[in-house]
Amino acid sequence: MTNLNEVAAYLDLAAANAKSVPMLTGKYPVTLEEAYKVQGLSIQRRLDRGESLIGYKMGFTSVAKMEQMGVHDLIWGRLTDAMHIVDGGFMEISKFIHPRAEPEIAFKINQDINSEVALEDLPSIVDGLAPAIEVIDSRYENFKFSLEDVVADNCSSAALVVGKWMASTHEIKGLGISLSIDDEVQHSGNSNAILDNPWMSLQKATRLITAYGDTIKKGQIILAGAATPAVYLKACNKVSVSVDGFDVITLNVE
Ligand code: OOG
Ligand code: MG
Repeated sequence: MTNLNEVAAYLDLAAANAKSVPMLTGKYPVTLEEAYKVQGLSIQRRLDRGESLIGYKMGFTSVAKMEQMGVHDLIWGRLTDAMHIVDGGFMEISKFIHPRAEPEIAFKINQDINSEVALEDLPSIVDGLAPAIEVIDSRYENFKFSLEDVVADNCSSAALVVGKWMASTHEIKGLGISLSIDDEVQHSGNSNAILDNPWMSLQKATRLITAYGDTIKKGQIILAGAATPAVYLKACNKVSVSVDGFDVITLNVE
């Protein structure tokens, strides 16, 4: 049987050294349940180094993302403070393997959540909505993976930028959303590409994360998942994400 602590160390070191590694298949076969355990163990290594958990991210919530990566199941991963970059801030590309950016919507949770929350009750557990840039950086060679691989690898989580928080009454359905590099639009779409309604992603997050046994804590962030495909980044790129009705957010690659 695969030693899950060993797999967690394998992926954590790949991230820390910014060096890609072969997929788990073959050397470290894991079931989906074990993959979530590996994710938990690898995040625990980060927490043991002093990082703190700031929230969760949903993945493969849009057809655009499922098609781009060839994985068709919803996944979730964890976000730590070390991944957070301020709006207009910089990311050092040498600390990443083959980073990609994608446009997202973020929710800020206003109370501890231990069980699934119904769709109509979600605005009452949120006190902020914002556009976000997620930087994903698979630790696997050529950014290729199976469902189990990507879950074990904390769903490729690498960095995030969150814009100005707006009230939970702010509209997030049916909005134009775009991802630009150096002021040129690379992908544009609609926020409803996220499960037909981005609130659905938060609904699934409350179900899946609490079913696993985690409590989503007051003040934590949930990323809804990308509305468009992700784009590879290069040094000196300026990434911007625009969601109608929100201020544009940017990230500089150096
Ligand atoms: C996995 C992460 C997917 C999203 O927004 O769908 C994700 C990957 O594509 O590497 O973050
Ligand atoms: Mg994402």
